[in-house]
Amino acid sequence: MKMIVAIVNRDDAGSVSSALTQAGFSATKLATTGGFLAAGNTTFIVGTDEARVDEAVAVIEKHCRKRSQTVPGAGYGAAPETMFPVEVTVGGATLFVLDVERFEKI
Ligand code: 2BA
Repeated sequence: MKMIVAIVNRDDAGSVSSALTQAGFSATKLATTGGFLAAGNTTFIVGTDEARVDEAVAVIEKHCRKRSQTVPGAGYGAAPETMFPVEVTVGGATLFVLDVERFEKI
């Protein structure tokens, strides 16, 4: 058994959720916040057999897209005239695949 932790853009969360459910995966959705942008994103927890991990990753990948976002850059927190915008690319998705030592529903 594996656990996939997938951090996705909030705008993609609805279609990722529907697609995972439609493909027969159980998923839990958490409202989370990125440390860098301090913007809301969504984290999915998906527990699945090892044999289906690649399939779940493909489903997530299919429904997430990359986005450019402009944030205050160097000078952040300083006087406004010293701030200049920096563009970062966010997503598609950030994934961690973990071994599950024990899984029970009691
Ligand atoms: P945030 O931390 O808000 O980061 C948003 C985007 O800002 C990142 O996109 C990346 O392009 C950029 N970024 C993040 N930290 C940076 C830094 N120290 N310097 C310059 N640019 C930086 P993604 O890499 O696609 O990450 C999207 C979200 O996924 C992150 O939101 C965070 O919530 C999560 N994430 C990404 N890598 C992670 C990791 N190693 N561990 C835990 N969460 C992670």
